[in-house]
Amino acid sequence: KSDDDGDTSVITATRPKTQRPPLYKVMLLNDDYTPMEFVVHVLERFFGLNHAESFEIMLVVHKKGLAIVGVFSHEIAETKVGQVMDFARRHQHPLQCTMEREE
Ligand code: TYC
Repeated sequence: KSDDDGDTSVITATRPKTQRPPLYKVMLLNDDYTPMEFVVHVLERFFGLNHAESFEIMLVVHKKGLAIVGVFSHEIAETKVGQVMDFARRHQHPLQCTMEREE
């Protein structure tokens, strides 16, 4: 029998957008005074990178002016920036580390 009771039905496929917490890029900026070895040490110490990876990223910053060194939750990013800025200040180097929300 045909369905002639006059109702209409629409199948709506819902694909809810999963909410993810925003991520933050942590970036290192170049300057003319911070020794290369110090930057390599910072990358090894605070970002868990090995020596070769750290040297590579340091060179990118040196040549391009800045580089993303990692992407983290807001809290972790803030901690990393604080650790780097504090460590650089204690060693009297002008090294700058900043964070920026990902699009
Ligand atoms: N430009 C610095 C030098 O020539 C090295 C350097 C690299 C400084 C990366 C900062 O984030 C930096 N000694």
